[in-house]
Amino acid sequence: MHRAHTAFSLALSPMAHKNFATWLLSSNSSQKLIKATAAAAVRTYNSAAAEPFANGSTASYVEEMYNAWLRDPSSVHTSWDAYFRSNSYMSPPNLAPVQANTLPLSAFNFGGAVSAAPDSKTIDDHLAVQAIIRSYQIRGHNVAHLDPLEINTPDLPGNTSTKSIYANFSFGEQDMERQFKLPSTTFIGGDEASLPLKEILNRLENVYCNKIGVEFMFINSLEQCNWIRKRFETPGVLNFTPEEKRLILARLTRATGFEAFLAKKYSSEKRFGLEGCEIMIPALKEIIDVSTELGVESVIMGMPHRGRLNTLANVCRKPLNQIFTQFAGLEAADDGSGDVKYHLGTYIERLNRVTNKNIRLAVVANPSHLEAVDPVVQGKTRAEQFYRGDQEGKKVMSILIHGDAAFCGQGVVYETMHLSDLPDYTTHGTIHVVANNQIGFTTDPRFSRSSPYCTDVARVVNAPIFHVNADDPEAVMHVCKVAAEWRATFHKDCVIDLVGYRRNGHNEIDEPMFTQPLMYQKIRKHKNCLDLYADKLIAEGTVTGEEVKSVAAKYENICEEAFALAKTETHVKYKDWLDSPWSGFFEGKDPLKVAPTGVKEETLIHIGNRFSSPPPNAAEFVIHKGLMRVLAARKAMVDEKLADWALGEAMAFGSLLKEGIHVRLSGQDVERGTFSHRHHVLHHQLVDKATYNSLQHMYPDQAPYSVSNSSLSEYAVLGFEHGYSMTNPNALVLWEAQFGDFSNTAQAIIDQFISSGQSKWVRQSGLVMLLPHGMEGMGPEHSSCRLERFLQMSSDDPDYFPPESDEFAIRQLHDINWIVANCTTPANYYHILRRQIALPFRKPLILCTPKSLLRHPEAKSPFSEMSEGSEFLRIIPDRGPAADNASNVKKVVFCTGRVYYDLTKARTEKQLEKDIAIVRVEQVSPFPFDLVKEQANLYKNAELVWAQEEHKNQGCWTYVQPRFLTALNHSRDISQSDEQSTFSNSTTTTTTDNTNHESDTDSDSNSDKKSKPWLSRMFASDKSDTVTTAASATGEFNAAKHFDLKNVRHDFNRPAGDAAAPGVRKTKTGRKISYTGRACGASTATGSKAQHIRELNALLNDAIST
Ligand SMILES: Cc1ncc(C[n+]2csc(CCOP(=O)(O)OP(=O)(O)O)c2C)c(N)n1
Ligand SMILES: [Mg+2]
Repeated sequence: MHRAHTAFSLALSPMAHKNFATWLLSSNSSQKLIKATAAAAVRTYNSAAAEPFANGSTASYVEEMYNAWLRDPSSVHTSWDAYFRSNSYMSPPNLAPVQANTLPLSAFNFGGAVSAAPDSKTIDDHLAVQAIIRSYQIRGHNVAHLDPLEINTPDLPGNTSTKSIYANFSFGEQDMERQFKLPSTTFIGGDEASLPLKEILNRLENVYCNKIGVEFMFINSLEQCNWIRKRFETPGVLNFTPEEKRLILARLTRATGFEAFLAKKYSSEKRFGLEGCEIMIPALKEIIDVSTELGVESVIMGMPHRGRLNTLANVCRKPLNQIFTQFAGLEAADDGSGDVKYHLGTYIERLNRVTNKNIRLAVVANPSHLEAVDPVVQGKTRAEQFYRGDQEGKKVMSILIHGDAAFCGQGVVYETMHLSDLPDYTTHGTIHVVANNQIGFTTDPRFSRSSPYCTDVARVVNAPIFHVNADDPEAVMHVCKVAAEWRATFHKDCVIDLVGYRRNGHNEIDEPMFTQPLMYQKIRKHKNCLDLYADKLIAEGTVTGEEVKSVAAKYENICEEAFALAKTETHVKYKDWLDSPWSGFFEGKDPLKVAPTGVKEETLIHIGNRFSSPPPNAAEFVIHKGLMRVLAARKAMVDEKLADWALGEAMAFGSLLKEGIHVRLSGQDVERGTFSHRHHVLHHQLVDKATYNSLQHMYPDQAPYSVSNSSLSEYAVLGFEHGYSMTNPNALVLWEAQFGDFSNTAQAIIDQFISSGQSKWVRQSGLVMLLPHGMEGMGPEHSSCRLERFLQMSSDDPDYFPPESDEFAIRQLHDINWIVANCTTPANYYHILRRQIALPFRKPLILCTPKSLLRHPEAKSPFSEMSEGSEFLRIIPDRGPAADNASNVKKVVFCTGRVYYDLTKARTEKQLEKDIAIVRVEQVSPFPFDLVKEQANLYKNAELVWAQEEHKNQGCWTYVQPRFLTALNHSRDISQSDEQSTFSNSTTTTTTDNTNHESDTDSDSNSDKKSKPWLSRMFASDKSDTVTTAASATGEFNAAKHFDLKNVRHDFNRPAGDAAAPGVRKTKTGRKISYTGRACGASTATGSKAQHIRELNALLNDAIST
């Protein structure tokens, strides 16, 4: 809606309801020259103002003229006649066919005068009428009655209400009965080819300036513009049958009744009710009804807090008792930290009673971070379309629901919109519904956006925007029907802007009068939509007052019954709220068994040969000479049974594809690879779009491989791939950052979904994030993926050494929130990718990838490290002279990633191979306590050092240091109290701790103290309490309850129950690890190459010395 951008101009006067007739009488009726452009631009940002000549709207005008001229040259003004005769005009290729009901002007008897050619005034008047029609189509929405509160006067400078539509036209009252031929760009005539001016204006006023405001004339396609015009202008489109009206009323009754019931039963609970925009529920139902009728079988929705519970109850038909149970504050019956009730997702399959067709509905769980779920929903939708072979989006669709403030404020909306038409990211049209309550928390639109509408972002993708007054249910239903048909016809996005209000505060216990006193005075006096609609239907005789009451009472009974049922529940179950169930994936699986990741050597050779070959039987496919050299080098490596990084990756992908695992790699410039090493797509040098992707042609029956250069967005694309990975566990989905540094623009996806999604929503994902990382003198922004941040979010306990056994590694993986690794060899890269699929569960993998190592002569792996019997190495021990003579080794340098190669080089140069061992930690998290201990024990007499190229406050140091100490001592000393790390960065359940912790310093703590929750013990007055450690209780994931882990200790990575760990520890023994590397720093790297080299040399000198 249009709000002034100044604080003092909030207009609360009712919108001026001037219709054309009144305006005309009061305006200057002198005949003016009519301009081709209908009305003055209303705002500089108005599309019409910025319209280039011959865009959708102007072009249609010229085209109209051209049509008329073709039929009868004398029917247009002489200047147009001269223009068209000059052959300068070319009709657009998508020129709409001339309508059957159009006739040449000469067929009309204008003003009673019988003449062969009309006079120029008649022509000009016709042109004026055409211009008026076009003006309504372009600007009608500016003056439509969209705001139920009528507080949003379009305070456009000197240009209010209807004036903006026909400011430059002057017909007198005497012209009102004149008959005008209708152009082909309007459908207001129905079957009539001409209408009196008065009727033309009335119809236009009704279509464009009533309760619906259609914004569409910026769309470049004439076909699409005409399609929309037809849907709104055709007479009678807003006529509803009594049955349809009763259905709307019933749905509105449920939507309203649900909020009222919650308000009654849980008056002090936050629920982010929909009051003021209840029509959203019937609106969603209408979209789904029409879409199912048109073939859609599955709808995936993303939405924020507002009206979410109502949507689950009345759109998805989630059992009401499950929803009510969420209000009861019950303990969870299953594991996970859970989430607040208005964030949880759901998945339901049910019969749509209106269409009598089965439909699947999913609402994707989302975090508080507004709009962050948008790309996730798109990715999930895309994946579902992919697995169903729904290439045009006819069976699966997405609906995104937005708040008005978030829709215009959050950049990810724009980023997501820009995926909408990209070949590898499109979901073939999303219907966006904005629950526009004209406020965001306490901020009104004057202060939250610079655009006239909150929906303007959609214009960038040519999505039509249907603004509609949320107090007019029939107008809303019509708009929804058109939106669903639009999507089914053009498979493009569109937006429904439901303009309502918010009856209460931001949440139900918030006081809105503090900040919006005038608005809320209005709201208090405003009848709700249900009452308004019921009054209307009663008045017109469609229903009786009794019927209205009985529908409401019936629904209240349903709620009461569910309420009683909910009371009998003792626990909430997170699995009831799963949005992406993976049926069959977990069943019958040994949760502690990883399938082998090595493959037959012949498979490696086959993949290698294919990967290093041009297209078979395509001699004419011209490949760039440089790439011929790349392919030849690959072939030579294959012949030597060696793999570099790109080949190792291709081996992983190719072998998974062979096994039927779909692989999808997406990110900026991933097809070639930012560092020009991958080259998965070969481009014919002479033919546009002729490409060859050898990984798609490895085996005849392989799974599909897709590699896609993405839009230049991290937030949306990473979210998209996360959503894609949620859909089916049998796929390897990878997102690569251009450089790891840029991944932080997607931080909300990383924090809110990837690291904590399983814990909050029992949802797993095996997404791989490939993050080029390494200090190579490329300055502060091409160096670090901020490994420390990922590690800081890892949920394994630094002070707890889990019990050693053969299953150590898999148990650790099972219980952690994600895996963080930094591999140094192509073979390990290959194995860790394959392990993602070999695991009997799914975990996100955060993988630092190299830059210079891509071409490093030593960073190559023999096939023997990838073939059968080989596996991923969590740690790569020293394999040189030092290992052979371990007890004499003076120093062990532990490191991770590319710095290993610098360290070994320095060691060779200094001839310290016998004195210094270098051990690579390839899987940093979960921390390989067992193997670190083993290595430390091997070099009994050696000093232990952690060397890293990142600054001391960055990289791995802060993560590995406490874990090294735990590994080295394999026991803990309790020194002081500390809360242990939680499973994720989100805990919402209040936990109690009944653990019995061992404590060196608190040996006399009694069991009573020990059974207190950790918080109360932390802050207890009794001093002895403050040194007792405690574990916040469960918070652990149990494989989404898909398999029974009877013998698996709950959360292997953290102490549980009587094996509780202490907080900060002191080491008992003298063995410790020290740090070598850069000092703490604010930036990730220096911008000076010389300084970089100095720092690196200092690090190497320090690390490689005895
Ligand atoms: C990214 C983000 N920033 C801030 C918030 C805090 N916040 C929660 S609701 C809200 C207002 C949302 O307004 P709107 O989008 O219009 O939705 P409404 O609540 O009015 O339905 C804000 C700022 C948030 N949840 N997410
Ligand atoms: Mg709002």
